[in-house]
Amino acid sequence: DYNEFVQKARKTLGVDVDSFYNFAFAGHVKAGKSSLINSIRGITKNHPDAAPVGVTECTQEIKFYTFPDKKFPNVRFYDIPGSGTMRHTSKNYYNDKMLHAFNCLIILVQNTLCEEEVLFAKTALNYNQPVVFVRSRCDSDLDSLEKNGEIEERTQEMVNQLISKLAQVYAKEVETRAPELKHVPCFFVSSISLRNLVSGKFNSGNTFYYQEAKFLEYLTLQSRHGKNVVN
Ligand SMILES: Nc1nc2c(ncn2[C@@H]2O[C@H](COP(=O)(O)OP(=O)(O)OP(=O)(O)O)[C@@H](O)[C@H]2O)c(=O)[nH]1
Ligand SMILES: [Mg+2]
Repeated sequence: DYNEFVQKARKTLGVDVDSFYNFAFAGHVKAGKSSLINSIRGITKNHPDAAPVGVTECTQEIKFYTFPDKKFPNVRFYDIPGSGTMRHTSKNYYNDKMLHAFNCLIILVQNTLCEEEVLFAKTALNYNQPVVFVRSRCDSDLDSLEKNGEIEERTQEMVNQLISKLAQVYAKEVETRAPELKHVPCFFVSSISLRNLVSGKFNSGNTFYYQEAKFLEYLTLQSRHGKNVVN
């Protein structure tokens, strides 16, 4: 039975839903899951308690992180190994990683919404689990566009236009290919911008902002739904 199945996963992974609101950051290998967790916590990968980040397959074990400054003491961020590798194949990823154990599933997506992330989201909806897509590394997209000569001078205005274009393409793709996911939000972010935002360095250098503020707002609202979360 469904409840028993979820309870069992929570017990196995030690996920405590009575005292904490638990977000799982899952998705394709190298999509930027661990970096995003570090940024939300306002720290860099060099912090002693940071989630490990790297260019090769990196996160191997499910591990949770909290806010270093105890700002939201009842929220836990679970870092999940990336999917689509030989060790963590995408086929049974949702069940293998027991993603149904968590209060909310954050799926990091690749450049294009792919088969695997659509499958994870559909599974989450079947479990009535809140789910969102996050496309991180937007700053890298801009770097590529600039290197290819597709864009010239970067401005926040131009970034806003790019994001609305990306959001339109995404919405159309979902509408035609996976209409059951049309209510699943998708946030376009950069871990670098998000960390600047969290640490109050809003106007730092040539940092541009995508949908980091919207995403943070989502996390706050979502965690408040957890009955025992007192922020
Ligand atoms: N420019 C840029 N680089 C990023 C961003 N997010 C992650 N990266 C880089 O992308 C690489 C992978 O980041 P991770 O955070 O380790 O990705 P992951 O999804 O946790 O990877 P696995 O645990 O191996 O699945 C690292 O070299 C990061 O520095 C981002 O928003 N912008
Ligand atoms: Mg990782």
